[in-house]
Amino acid sequence: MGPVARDEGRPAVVARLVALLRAAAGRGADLVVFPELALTTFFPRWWYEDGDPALDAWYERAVPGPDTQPLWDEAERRGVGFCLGFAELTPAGQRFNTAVLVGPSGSELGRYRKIHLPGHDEHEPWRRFQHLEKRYFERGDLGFPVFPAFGGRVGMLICNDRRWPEAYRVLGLAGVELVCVGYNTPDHNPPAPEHDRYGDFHNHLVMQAGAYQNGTWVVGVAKAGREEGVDQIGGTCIIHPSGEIVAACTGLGDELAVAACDLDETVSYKTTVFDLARHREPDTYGPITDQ
Ligand code: CDT
Repeated sequence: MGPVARDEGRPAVVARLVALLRAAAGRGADLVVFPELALTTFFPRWWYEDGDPALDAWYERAVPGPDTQPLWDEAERRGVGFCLGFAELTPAGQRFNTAVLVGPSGSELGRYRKIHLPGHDEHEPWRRFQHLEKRYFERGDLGFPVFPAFGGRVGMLICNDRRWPEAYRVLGLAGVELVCVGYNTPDHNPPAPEHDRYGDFHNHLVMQAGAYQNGTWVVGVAKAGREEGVDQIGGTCIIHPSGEIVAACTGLGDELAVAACDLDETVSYKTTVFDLARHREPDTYGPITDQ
C-alpha cells in the first residue's frame, strides 16, 4: 500500500482497499493482507497531549464501522477474506495497535493486538519525526493467537513484532502455517541512523528467518513510500516455509503481490528439521523468559 496522507479520510482510504481487494479477487486470492494502521496515516509520528480529540480521531471504536463497512461488504461479495491493521479504541477506553482477520463470509475470525511496541512515550523534539507507539498504545493483551482459517492455521504479527524470534516461535508452537504481518517502517531510525542502509535487508532477514525456523508461510505487507515527509520502506513479499521469497511488490504505491500458498508445503519443515516437539530443548531456554 502506498502512503496515506494526513487529511485523506477513511472513505478515500477504504476505496483504495476495496480496489485492491477486488483486483486480488480477480487474480484468485482467498486472503488479502493489508498493512499495519492501514486506515490512516502513521499518526505516532506526531506528538499529541493526552485527551486531544485530534488524537482520538485516529482510532476506530468498532470494525466494521460506517466508514469501513464497504470493505467488509466487498469481501463478502467476492468471498475473499482479509487481514487489516487499525488503531483500536475499546469501549473501556483501552488503545491497541490491532489486526483483525476476517473470513470470506465477512465474519471476524480473530484479532491480534501488537505486543512489541517500539519507539518512546515522551516528546523527543530532537527527532525529525516522532515514534510514539509506546505513548498511544497499550501492550497487546491477547498473546499470539493462532486461528483455524483458510484451510489451515493463521497467525498475525504487527510490524516491530516481526523482528523478534520469540513472536514467531510462540505461533510456531501452536502450529501456525501462515503469518500475516503488516508494517510501517521509516527508512530512517533517528536513534540509530547507522542502521538506515540495512532497512530493506533487515526487513527480509527477520521475516525469512521466522518463516524457515517455524516452517510457515509469512506474508509481509508494507505501507510504503513518502508519507507526510517520512520515507517508508516497501519490500512487501510472500515467503515460503523454505525462507524463500516467492512473490514481491516492486514499487512504493498500491500494488498486489500474489502467490498460491499451499499450506501443505509447511509439512516437510514441521516434521523434520523443525519438528519442534522432537528437537527443541526447552529446559535449557529458561533465560529467554526469566530475564
Ligand atoms: N511500526 C513499527 O513498529 N515500526 C518499527 C520502526 C522502527 S523502531 C522505531 C519497525 O520495527 O519497523
